[in-house]
Amino acid sequence: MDVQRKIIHIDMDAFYAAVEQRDNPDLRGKPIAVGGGKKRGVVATASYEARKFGVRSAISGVQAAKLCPNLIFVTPRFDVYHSVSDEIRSIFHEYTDFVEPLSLDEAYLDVTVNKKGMPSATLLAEEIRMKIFQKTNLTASAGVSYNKFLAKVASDINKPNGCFVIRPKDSIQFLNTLPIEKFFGIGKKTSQKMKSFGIYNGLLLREKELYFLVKHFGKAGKYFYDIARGIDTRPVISERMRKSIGTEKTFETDINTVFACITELYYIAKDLHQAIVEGNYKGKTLVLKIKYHDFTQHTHSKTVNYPLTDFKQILTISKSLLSVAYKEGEKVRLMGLTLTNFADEREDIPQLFI
Ligand code: DCP
Ligand code: MG
Repeated sequence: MDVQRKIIHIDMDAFYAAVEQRDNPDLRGKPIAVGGGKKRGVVATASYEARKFGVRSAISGVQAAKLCPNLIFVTPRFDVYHSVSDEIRSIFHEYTDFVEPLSLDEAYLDVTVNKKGMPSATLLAEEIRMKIFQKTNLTASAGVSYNKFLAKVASDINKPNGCFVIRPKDSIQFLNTLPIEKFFGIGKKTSQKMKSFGIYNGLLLREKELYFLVKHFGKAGKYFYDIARGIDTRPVISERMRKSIGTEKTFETDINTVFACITELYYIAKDLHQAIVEGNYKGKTLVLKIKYHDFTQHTHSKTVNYPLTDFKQILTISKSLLSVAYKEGEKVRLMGLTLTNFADEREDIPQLFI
């Protein structure tokens, strides 16, 4: 059965910068860069006010300050971005469990079958954007189409705070004029190479034979051949199809006592437990990871014969793993807990996604 899928890609606008402007009114309407700072490091993201000056993700702080002399540098607050990310994810799950996060601020949703029984993916995307705004005071953009590639490209078209839909009958025309560097999966280096072959847009890409693309781009050639035709059969891999779920924490300064490790482990276990509850994961193996100050890393695990869903059980096992793994005085820079060995849920996946 070949069912037309309905895929939404949601991407928050200027994510870190928007969160900072939300939480600090002094920063609103101003050019800001979140990241490593003026002297050191790179820009993680810039507010739209700063983008007008050419300040972008991944450029150096020095370069950013040159481009925009009034630029305000802001230190990232990852804990806040994580909690916003959790909030938007829980909104997604009100509509579908086929949610595949790509990063903190973006995800694919397969809404072909959705919990609200809504036939229009476009209306659904608009409802999700509205809910995100109501709950977080932040704007998101959405792309709606019949596969991941087109949905991803679409979410950029009316950014910020916009939505764009690519219907099957319009996709070829849309791709014809799409600049080659806007194709998801075609980065800076690849687009330069494409241009050296005279491929500047989707139309020119489609004119190339499969053998030519494979010869010059290897395995990716097939992907490029397909996306030029609006074809992308990759399924949305939801969190519940994952093979493990984990959470970890890198400490600002190394910790070196059993007491500190137990305290931190408590919070890590709490985070893991929350993720387990949200995703309804049923795993039987718990893995403790410890990375020491010299970056050596050890893992210890315990397998039980029932799904680990109870917080107290998780904490008890975590502590017993810690008591084997850690000796007072050792300097630890990171600790993490992962739940794995999931019960096979493949039979729950509707046929049409396979
Ligand atoms: N990020 C980063 N380093 C990069 C790119 C991004 O640290 N090189 C972080 C900061 C961003 C967040 O990830 O806020 C999301 O990345 P996006 O590419 O979605 O960029 P933004 O959300 O900031 O902007 P846009 O409105 O273009 O989506
Ligand atoms: Mg974004």
